[in-house]
Amino acid sequence: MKNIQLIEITEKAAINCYGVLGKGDKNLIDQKAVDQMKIELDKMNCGFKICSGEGAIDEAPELISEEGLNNDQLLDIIVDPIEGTTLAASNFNNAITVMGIGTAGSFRCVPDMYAKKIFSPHNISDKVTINSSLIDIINEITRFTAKEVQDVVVAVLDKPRHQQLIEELIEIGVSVFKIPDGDVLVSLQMYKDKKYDLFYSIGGTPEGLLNAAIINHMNGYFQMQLIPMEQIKCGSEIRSIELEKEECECCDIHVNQIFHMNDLILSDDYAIIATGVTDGMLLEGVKKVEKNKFKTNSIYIDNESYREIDSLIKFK
Ligand code: VTB
Repeated sequence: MKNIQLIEITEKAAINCYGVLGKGDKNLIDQKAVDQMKIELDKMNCGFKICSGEGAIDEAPELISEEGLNNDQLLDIIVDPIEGTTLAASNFNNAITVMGIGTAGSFRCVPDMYAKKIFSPHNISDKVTINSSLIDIINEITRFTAKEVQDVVVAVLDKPRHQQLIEELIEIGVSVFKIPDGDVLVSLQMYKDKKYDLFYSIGGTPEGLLNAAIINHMNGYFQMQLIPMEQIKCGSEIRSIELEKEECECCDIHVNQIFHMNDLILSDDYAIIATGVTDGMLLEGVKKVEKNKFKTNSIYIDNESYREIDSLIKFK
């Protein structure tokens, strides 16, 4: 699916959030992105299936699948309307809006839940699995890249659940890059300049699918294993294992399923589009240049190209 104009979907979703950034309301920002994405998708007159989308875990607004007028034109979508809503609510760096969009049958359907994810820009051996020891994974990266251990950069989400992991990585001797939130930026950055050799963390599945789709277009390595929410979080807001089992059964998978790249990404006929919402390490956030005119900074990736796109857009 090669169409650079798709970039308008995330450009306009990002612009639509502009007025509500930094006001402490995560759901309002998500809602603004979702509303605009729907408007842009409706203009394409196609039905679309949300194969993986953020929303359920946080009870946040989400994009819903729609039947089209013409069933020949069904699209597969994986989406995180706002990757880093907490960041955007405080106008902090690195919030983006991101979507993978492909012909029907491009992506496996996976419910919104937690998963352990490992991915690398290097096409390391599949003998290393998501449950291999850290040392085996790092050894495989040094073997493949001919790097010294101390030159291997591992990105990790800086969450309390990863403190032991971070200590173990430091013990092994790699350079740990801690990210407060937003793992899709990691795979985008891997595509651009291989800044990190490995990402290793527990986070959301929609971001997992998006990472897999980005890494697939650069022929890298990806694996993910689902984890029931009750093993990650506690408190009243956790989703029950029964509900997660049901959602997984609907997708013909189970709650501890392990996925390799080609279990999730079923064709190469898709594009990834992403636009900066707030300023960040890879993308600039939306700027208002004058009344009803905005500047955006985006990335477009398909199976043959990677583009960085600056746009000036009239909006409302
Ligand atoms: C994960 C990660 C995302 O939010 O979903 C994380 O994959 C949620 O972490 O990239 P908590 O459960 O600790 O809140 C992001 O960092 C941003 O959406």
